[in-house]
Amino acid sequence: RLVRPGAVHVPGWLTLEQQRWIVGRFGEWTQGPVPLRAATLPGGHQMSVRTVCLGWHWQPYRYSRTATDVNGLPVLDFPEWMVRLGKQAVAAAYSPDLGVDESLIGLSRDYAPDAALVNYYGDGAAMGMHQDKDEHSNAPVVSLSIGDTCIFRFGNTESRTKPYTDLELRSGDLFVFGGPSRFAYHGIPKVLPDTAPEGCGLDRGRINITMRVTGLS
Ligand code: MD5
Ligand code: FE
Repeated sequence: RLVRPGAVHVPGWLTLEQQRWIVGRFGEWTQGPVPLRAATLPGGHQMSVRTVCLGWHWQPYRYSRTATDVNGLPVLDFPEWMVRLGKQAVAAAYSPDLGVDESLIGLSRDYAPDAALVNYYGDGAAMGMHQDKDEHSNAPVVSLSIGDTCIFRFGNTESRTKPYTDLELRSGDLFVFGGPSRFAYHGIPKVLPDTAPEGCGLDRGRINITMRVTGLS
C-alpha cells in the first residue's frame, strides 16, 4: 500500500460506524455559516465539486478566515477531534512495516492540521488534474473518502499529463500524501454511482475530507 515514496493508501481505515458519524458531522457543517459551494475558477469556470471548509476557507487560489467569495462569514473552527484523527492517520500510514522512508516515520507526533476541505461529489462531479500548492507548508495532506467509489488519478510532479496511475478510492479509505508525493498532480476523473457500502451513512455521492497544514496564522 506504499503507492509511491511518501504516498500511502490504507484501504478501509475508517469503520462504518466512524463513517456514519463523520457523515453526521458533514450534515452539520453544511448547515453552518458557509454553505457547500462550487468554487468559480479565475477563468470563469465553476467546479462541479462542492466544498465546505473548516479552520480556513479555501478559494481559488488562497486561504482566508472568512468566505469572502461566498457570503463573507467566518468558517467553522477546525475541530480538535480532527487534529487527533489526522495524527492517527499519519501514524497509520507512515509506519515502518509499510516500507515508508525513515524520514517520514515519527512525523505524526508534530502533525497539526489546521484546515480541512470537505468535498462533495454529486452526480457527474469530477476534479481536473491539479497540484495542492496553496499551503505555505510541505506537511502531508491526509485524505479520507466516504460514500461512492471514485477513480483517483495520481500523476507526477512535472506536469498534469502522463505518466499517471489510476486507482480506486472506496468508502473508508485513507490516503496520505507527503514527502516526494506532496506536490504531485492529481485528480478525480470519475465517481462510480451507487457503489457506496450499506451503512456508511451516505445515500448518494462521495465525500472526501482533506486535512492540511496551511502554514498561515
Ligand atoms: C478528492 N481532493 O478526492 C481529492 C483527494 C483536493 C483534492 O484533490 O484538492 O481537494 S486529495 C488528493 C491529494 C492531495 C494532496 C496531494 C496529492 C493528492 N497527490 O500528491 O497526489 O476530493
Ligand atoms: Fe488536490
